[in-house]
Amino acid sequence: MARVTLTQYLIEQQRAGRVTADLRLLIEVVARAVKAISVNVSKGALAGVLGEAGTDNVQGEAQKKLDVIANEILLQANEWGGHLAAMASEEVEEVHQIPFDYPKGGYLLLFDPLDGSSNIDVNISVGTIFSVLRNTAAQGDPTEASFMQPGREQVAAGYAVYGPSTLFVLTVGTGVHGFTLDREMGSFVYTHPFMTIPGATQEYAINSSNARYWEPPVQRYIAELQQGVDGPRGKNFNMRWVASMVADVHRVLTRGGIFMYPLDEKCRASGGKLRLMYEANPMAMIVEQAGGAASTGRERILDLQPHKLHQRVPVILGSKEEVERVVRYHAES
Ligand code: P6P
Repeated sequence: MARVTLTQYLIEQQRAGRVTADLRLLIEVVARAVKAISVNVSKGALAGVLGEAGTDNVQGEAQKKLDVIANEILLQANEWGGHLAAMASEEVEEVHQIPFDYPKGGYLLLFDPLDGSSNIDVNISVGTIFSVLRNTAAQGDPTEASFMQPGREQVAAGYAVYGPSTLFVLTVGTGVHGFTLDREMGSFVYTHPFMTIPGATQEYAINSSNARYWEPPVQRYIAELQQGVDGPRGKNFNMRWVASMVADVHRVLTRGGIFMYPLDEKCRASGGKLRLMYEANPMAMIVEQAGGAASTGRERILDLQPHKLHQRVPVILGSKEEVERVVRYHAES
């Protein structure tokens, strides 16, 4: 079969009127930045990029050297193209404006440059997550308020997972499509057309060490899974937890499952663990485009009205039947 590359896929989407030239450029530039991040991640100890950077990010979390490197790669790759009005990153407190000597475009790019970076030093998969919105600022530099759009407004979302292979998974609203990095050619090859999440599953992902903090509906749901064939579900379930959202969500996208980082007594004060704008929203768009569902347990994630760039939310996403069950349990409790 002739190998279709990401570039050819995007040109065909543009020809079909599904993406603009600027959005195509934006996605190509992000994919190129992902290649550079992949090179750095795969060098590991050989390139002196492991370990702490000695700084903290806006979340007050110690930054890994690769967090800083990945952030710089994405900012610098996207500044000069003329497709963006501004950017926002998990690693940066404020909106990142386009330098004055570059032209601006109509899109806002948000990203988590290296998700799951605590796994870097133990050589477990990490990833990059990105989200694209239209700029709503009438004139002048976009502000934080320009980014405060519900996830349903996203025009594109995607992630890269730096695993045994580097995969780039993308949706522009016409299904979810995966591309595998061919390191010899340096191009992303279209390997996973129309990725879909099976409605039913026997696999769940949650950090069980938080069990004593969970709310009753989550306690009930997980207990039933653990009762297996002897319980109300009538079948056995398996559990996986990579502690890298991209890796866990990619597994759910590939073979089904439910991924949960619910509200619990430990993270209630901060609204949740995962970030809405550049983790939950892009992953929710991807999961819905793949036939799954994404909820806080009480609301559809894509309908949430954001208030802060770095705000956190509970995340329950994956196989539709399972997410709907968890939502039902919240409604009943
Ligand atoms: P815990 C990584 O730090 C992250 O933001 C997500 O990628 C991941 O799903 C979650 O936090 C892991 O959290 O509490 O298991 O370390």
